[in-house]
Order: sequence, then structure tokens, then C-alpha cells
Amino acid sequence: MDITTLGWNSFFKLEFDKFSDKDYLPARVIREEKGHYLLAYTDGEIAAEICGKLRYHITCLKEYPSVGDWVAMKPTCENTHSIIYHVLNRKSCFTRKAPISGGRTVREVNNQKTVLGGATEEQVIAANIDTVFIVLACDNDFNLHRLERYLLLTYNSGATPVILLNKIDLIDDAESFVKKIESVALGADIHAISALENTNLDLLNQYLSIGRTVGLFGSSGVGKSTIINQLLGYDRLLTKSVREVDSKGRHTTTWRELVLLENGGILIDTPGMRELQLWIDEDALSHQFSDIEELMTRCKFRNCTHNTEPGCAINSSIEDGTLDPDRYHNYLMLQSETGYLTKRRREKEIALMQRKYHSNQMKALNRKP
Ligand SMILES: Nc1nc2c(ncn2[C@@H]2O[C@H](COP(=O)(O)OP(=O)(O)OP(=O)(O)O)[C@@H](O)[C@H]2O)c(=O)[nH]1
Ligand SMILES: [Zn+2]
Repeated sequence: MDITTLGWNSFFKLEFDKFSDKDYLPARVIREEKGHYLLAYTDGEIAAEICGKLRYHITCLKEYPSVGDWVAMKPTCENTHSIIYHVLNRKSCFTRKAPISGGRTVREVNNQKTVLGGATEEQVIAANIDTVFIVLACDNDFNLHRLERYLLLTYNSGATPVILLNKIDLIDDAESFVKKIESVALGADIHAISALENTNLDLLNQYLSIGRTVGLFGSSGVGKSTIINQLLGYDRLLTKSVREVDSKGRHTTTWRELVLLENGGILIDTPGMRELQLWIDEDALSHQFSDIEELMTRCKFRNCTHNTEPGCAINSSIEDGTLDPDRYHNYLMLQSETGYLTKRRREKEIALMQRKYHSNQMKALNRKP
């Protein structure tokens, strides 16, 4: 197999060349489950585990290999499986907040659930994605606030978002949905499609040229699998046992998988992220809501709280209809969440540094005669 069809390019080659003195092979993670990996490389597919040294040096979840990662590996003598020695630096990285322990409460605002309390850690959902298809359906699931979250996470990941409005066969006025999306999309490409009736799916080929990786995100049921099956030209469900039926009798995607398309594109499919958590920084938020932050600079008073002050640009824009109050409130909510997360992340970093410091102290003490 020519690994350029797996997304191998000069960026990863440069990373891999750091290990040119070792006889490693480059491989891409196509599946991950509980520490067991499936890799694709020049000779096909091979199972893999990470080596003890790498495991020892890993300090957080984010450093483990994830679907989409390029790794430096070596097959065992019998060629039955392989050992991962390094995870190559990522070009882009899509993460979410993963609960790892503790008493958590779930806060629900605008139909979105946010986990508060407990220990959290950044977890990689998928790595090295060039383009993210954010899939929305124009049915009951249509939710602009959720779209804003996906956009925020995508911009934060380093990938480019493309918004797919699916199931347009169910409605007559796709244009009005597209208009609503445009109001929050900040210039991202938007395509109105019907996966079921194969309408406009040819427009997606421009993002799926040889070696380009596309990730699919969106709530359960928006049609991600249907889109993949249409692009593949056959039903993946029938060819691989990658799904199982959950307690409600629904089929849910249980493997995070990397799919190679005939025209050279690569698709990464993740389980429906119903309880999407934010793991972003304030920069990404500012980018997403730059218009609101620009407005704030136009308030009469520099310390305006945008409540009842005279000359408040936010309030006057809401009054004259140029700023959607819903969008403004979503901004405030996301802002309070990111502030919370940034604080938690800093606390964790400090704790980690302290732990490292103490362990070095202990080592130094033990070394003393
Ligand atoms: N009317 C209509 N239905 C669609 C369309 N695309 C998908 N569906 C239906 O929507 C339902 C869910 O589609 P899936 O492709 O399984 O959704 P998913 O996003 O993969 O869901 P998860 O695997 O749970 O994340 C199925 O019954 C599909 O037939 C469409 O364009 N139009
Ligand atoms: Zn103001």
C-alpha cells in the first residue's frame, strides 16, 4: 500500500525523520479500543500495542495514540502484531473534555449538557484531520447553539469546518435553514444535502482528494453513517461488524474508524457526540465571536457590563435586531465554560509540575550515599 493514500505527507515525513537511526516504520492508527490499536502501513493492517517506555513517559490522556495519528512502529519477528514507539507530532487534533473521576453534576442550558465538577482531562477524539464535516439535520435536531460548539471545537483543532445540512428531502425551504446557518458560520462552506436521496453529495468530493482526511461530527441520527455509505458506494454496516444495538434498540457507531474511499479521500467516523464537552481556549472563542467582541469595544463606557448602561453597543444591537440575543447568551455561556476549563487546566498543569518536582527530589535523595 502506498502510504500517501493514508494521508502521509512531507509534514509527517519530517517528524518521522527524527527517528532515522531506528528501523521503525510509519503507520496510521485506524482503530483504537482500550489500549489495543489497529494500524495501516505499507504492508496492510497490523494490530499494535504501545511500548512500555512510551507508556511510562505518557503524562496525560492526550499523549496516547488516537485514531488518525501517525506513529513510529516496529512489527514483531513473527509479523503478527507491532509495537508503537512514538506518536508523531499532530497536524491537527480534535479534543473534548473527558470525565475521569469524581462527583459530577450535569447542567443543561439550551438543550446542551455540560458536566461540572469531578476530575476532567483533555481526550483526543481524532488526530490529523484536514476538514471537519459538521453534520446537522433539518429536523427536530436542528440547533444553532450546538453548531457553534462544533465550530468552536473545529477551529480549536486546527482543521477547517464544512457544514453539511442533511435531510433536505424532508423540507421545502432549505434556503431559510442555510440563511440561519450563515448567521453563525463565519464564512465556513455550507452544503445542503440529502444523504438518503444522494442529492449534492458530489459537492463533497472537493474535500476528499487523495490523502486528505475528513472527520465527521454531529449528533446521533443526523445521518453520518448514511453519508459515509453513500460516499463509499456500499453499506459499511453489512461488511464490517462495527456497530451494535444499544439499550433503546438503536444502532450506534461503537468503533472510531478510519475509512478509505475509492477516490483517495480518508474518512474518520466517531460515535455520535451527544454530550459534547468543550475543551477550548479563549482564543478560539474570540475567533468564533469576533463580531460580538468588536461590538463590546464600541460601548460608551469601557467597563460596560452590557446590562443597563447607557450607550451600550450590545444592547442597542439587540434592540435594532442586528445581534441575535440567543447568540449573545450562548457566547456568555461558552465564555463562562471556557474560563472554568482554563482554570481547571492550569490547576492540573501546576499539580503535574509539583508531582514531577517531588519525584525528582525523591530520586536525588535516593541517589545520595
Ligand atoms: N429523510 C432522510 N433521512 C435520512 C437522511 N440521511 C439519513 N437519514 C436517516 O436518519 C437515520 C439516522 O441515520 P444514520 O446515518 O444512522 O445517523 P448517524 O449520524 O450515523 O447516527 P449515529 O450512528 O447514531 O451517530 C436513518 O434512519 C437514516 O435513514 C436524509 O438525507 N434524509
Ligand atoms: Zn455594553
